[in-house]
Formats: sequence, C-alpha cells, structure tokens
Amino acid sequence: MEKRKIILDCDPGHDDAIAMMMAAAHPAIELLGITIVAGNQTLDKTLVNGLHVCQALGIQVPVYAGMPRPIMREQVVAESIHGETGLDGPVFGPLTRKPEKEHGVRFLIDTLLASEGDVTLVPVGPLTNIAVAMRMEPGIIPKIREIVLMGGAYGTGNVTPSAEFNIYADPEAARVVFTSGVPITMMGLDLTNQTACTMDVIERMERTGTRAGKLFGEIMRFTYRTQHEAYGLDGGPVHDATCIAYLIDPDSIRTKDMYVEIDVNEGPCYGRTVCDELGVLKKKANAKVGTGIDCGRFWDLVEECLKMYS
Ligand SMILES: [Ca+2]
Repeated sequence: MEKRKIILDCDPGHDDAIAMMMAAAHPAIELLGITIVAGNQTLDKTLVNGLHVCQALGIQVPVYAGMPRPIMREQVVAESIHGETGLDGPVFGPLTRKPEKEHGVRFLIDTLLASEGDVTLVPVGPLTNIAVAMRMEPGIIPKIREIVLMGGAYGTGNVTPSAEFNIYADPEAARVVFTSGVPITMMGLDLTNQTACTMDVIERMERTGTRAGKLFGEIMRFTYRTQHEAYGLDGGPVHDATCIAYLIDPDSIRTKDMYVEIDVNEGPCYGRTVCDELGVLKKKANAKVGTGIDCGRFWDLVEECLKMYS
C-alpha cells in the first residue's frame, strides 16, 4: 500500500490528540512530523500537550513549535472546552520528550520544497503556521498535494453564531490559505458534529485494553462533560480525527464542491467560512466540504487504530 505522506499541524487539544493517535498508527499514513500552533490554548501549553501525547504513546515523530500568535487579531483560546491546560482530563507523568530546535514553519517550508509534490498538510487548529509558511516561501504552494483541514461551517458556528473556533482564532490566516489555489478539503462543524463520542463509544474504545484506548477514555470523558455543558451535545465530537479518517477511508465521508470565502471584516460574521452551498455565485469551487460521515465505519477505524498500540 502506498502511504499517504502528511504533516499534522495541530493545537492539542482533546480531538487533536485522537487525530495524532490515528495518524501515527495507521499503515496508510506516513506521518512526517507534527507542527504545533497556538489555538485551543497558548503555544507553550499546546506544545507540552502534544509532547505528552507522543511520550505516553511512544510516538516517535518529530514535534516542532510553530507560531505563538495569530497574524493580526488578538489571541483567543478555548478554555471552556479544553480546560486550563488545553488538555485537561488525562494525568501524564513527568515530561522528558523534547521538541525539535527548528521552527515549525521552517520545517513545513523545507519539507515541502524538498518533496516531489506528494505531501498533504493536515491543519486541525488555526491556520497560522500554514499561512505564514505560504507567505514566507510562496514556492511551497505548488508543492502541496492537498490541504485536508478541520475548520469552519456552512451552518452555525461554535464561537459565534457565524464562526467556528479554528477559523475565528485566525481568520486572516484562513483567508491566505483559502485563496492560495491549493486543493482544500474542509471538515467543518456540519460534518464533525456528527461524530459525538457517546459514553458507549468511550467504553468500547477503553475495552481495547491498549494505552491508546485508556488515553482515549481519559480524554473523551472530559470532552463528554464540557461539550454537554457548553452545547448540550450527547458527547464530545472528535472533530480533528475526521481529517485522518478521510485520508485513510475517503469513501466514508461525503463531500460537496463549494466556493468558500473567509470573512475578515469586523462584525458579526468575522471568521465565517462563507460557503456557496447552492452555487449562486457561479464561482469556481475552491474546496471540497464535508457534509456527511458513515459513523459506523468511522468508529471501527478509530478502534482499529487504538488496537495498533500495545
Ligand atoms: Ca484542534
């Protein structure tokens, strides 16, 4: 099987951690590196969380610190969902795992320039690292095979009625990425909210008996509580993990081609992914937007990945 080469760009984050577990384990994916960005929490915290997950699961992939701030706007974090650490719930041992010395943006640029155009970027946090890399070295743009991202919504947002967190946290960066011309697949809330992780799913994953299954339980039991309190959901969606599922099993997710524009104007729609679902603008589509997921296949895949750990 030809492995799909990816760089996972994340802001761990509960659902980020699940995406990491899946990407690092599944044989269909070659995880070249993990770049960390500020998002769910400040960069110092998201970096530590990413390193903790790697250490706890023995994930031997280089981890790079990226951008500590959004490009223009004031920083926002998602403390009500992810807690004070950004990954509240699991209790990790002392951290010995270290990040690489190189900056995450430098790693993105150097890896893409040296590639044969076969690297897919998987950003599941604010798009700051990707946008800065594109501005710093535009030569990377034709080298990116595809960007499969978690962010946005064609329906209702989760930070404001208009905007989803990852895009709202750096709308200007999202605008750079969505106007870059790179093929984009967008997993927005419309799709990712379908993956609510109910208590029976949590118990099923814990029954795998692996350290990944145990960590999944610790993470998703916390998310179960916060998502119920914040949005009244039956469980915490594993938003970011849908990007990895799409790369491994694309047929499990339905997408629709749409023209997507990011609203960067101040006002109630700041950070909205304006998706032309009906094609009324007659503009060329710049994204495949996720609309539906086969949840049976999705949870089977998550379980398969967790079983790959000891
Ligand atoms: Ca994330």
